[in-house]
Amino acid sequence: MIPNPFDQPHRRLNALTGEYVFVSPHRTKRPWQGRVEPNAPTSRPQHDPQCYLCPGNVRANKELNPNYDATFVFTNDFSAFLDDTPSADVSRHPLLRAQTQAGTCRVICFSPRHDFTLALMSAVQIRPVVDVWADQVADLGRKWKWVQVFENKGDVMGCSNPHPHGQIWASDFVPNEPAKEHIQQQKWFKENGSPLLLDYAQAEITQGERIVAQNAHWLAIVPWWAVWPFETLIQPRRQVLRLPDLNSAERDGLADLLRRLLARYDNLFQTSFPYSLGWHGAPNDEGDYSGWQLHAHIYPPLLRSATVKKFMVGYEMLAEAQRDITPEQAAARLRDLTEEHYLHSPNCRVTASTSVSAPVLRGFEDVASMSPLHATTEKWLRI
Ligand code: H2U
Ligand code: ZN
Repeated sequence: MIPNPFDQPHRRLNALTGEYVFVSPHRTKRPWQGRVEPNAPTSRPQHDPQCYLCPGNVRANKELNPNYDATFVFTNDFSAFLDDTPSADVSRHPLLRAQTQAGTCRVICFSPRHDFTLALMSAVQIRPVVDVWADQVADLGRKWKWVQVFENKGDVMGCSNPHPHGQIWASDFVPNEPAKEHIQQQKWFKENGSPLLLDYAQAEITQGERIVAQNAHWLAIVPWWAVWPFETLIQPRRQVLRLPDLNSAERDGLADLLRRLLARYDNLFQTSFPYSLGWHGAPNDEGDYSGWQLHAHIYPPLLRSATVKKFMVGYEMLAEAQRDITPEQAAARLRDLTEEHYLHSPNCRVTASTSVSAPVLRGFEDVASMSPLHATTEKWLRI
């Protein structure tokens, strides 16, 4: 008999995409002498005259940003999609197939403060970001089938500007990643009569060990199938198809959960944690999306310090995704951290500009300190 099957190399199925990830827990003990990158400085001015996203500044196309006081949305001056692209099959051969695709891209500033990040903002300050995400999906969803809301954070993720901001790319087709999720969710719903991600959430609540943060409306989990070392999946507790369907309490709850989860990320290596965060909700047409559940993925590249990141190379590029530290270990590490941001801690010597007074959202004071779980590892391993 194998004493703990999850100490052994194994493959886990990503139920949401139908793909596998190979887990090699024993490799975490190996010596490592890889690249160490310089840590980015944490102190920035509240307003940067050179920043193209700060209020009152001029962008690359000479347009002037308004003096916004919460969020600000504009059409991306260098959009990847273009609204007026005519629809055409531009295939050259059965093996050289292509279609033109119309779409539109927008940029969302999360705050007028150049020195903020979502992790440094309070739930009260994050709530307008949740509202603008929902409003943008409602607005663009009237015209476009797929509205991809995302944030690239940090130089290592290719983010061009530290000013807190995200992007939206809207198009008429469902891209590869959500297309896989659509197939898996509809299949599960057909076979089981309930949404895949709600059944998954129930299994995670029962087992407990991969939940990182939770409140009355939301769960943040290092998923069973996580590929990135500290990847998380965020989802509402009830079935919600799209961001605009979230009610006011759920939007407050999301702001609360994001603040707490992102503070844990920053506290992990005492750095402004880089990641790509993005929302997946049901497509915006009349199709059958009964199996869908709104969720966000956070994909952070860091592995073992502020400067050591995981590379998706070699086996990952040529065979399949692989990880060393298990999702359970990653979740435990994130859970062990405080939800007070290290830059807000009284013991932290920081400049005034990064020290933020954070109003607390009413109703979440208690759930914010809710003990996330009970350790059931041993029990379920024996099942
Ligand atoms: P990233 O930091 O994730 O690259 O997003 C910034 C976006 O802002 C990027 O897509 C756009 C870039 O095209 N941008 C403008 O629309 N106007 C500007 O003046 C500079 C950058
Ligand atoms: Zn700025």
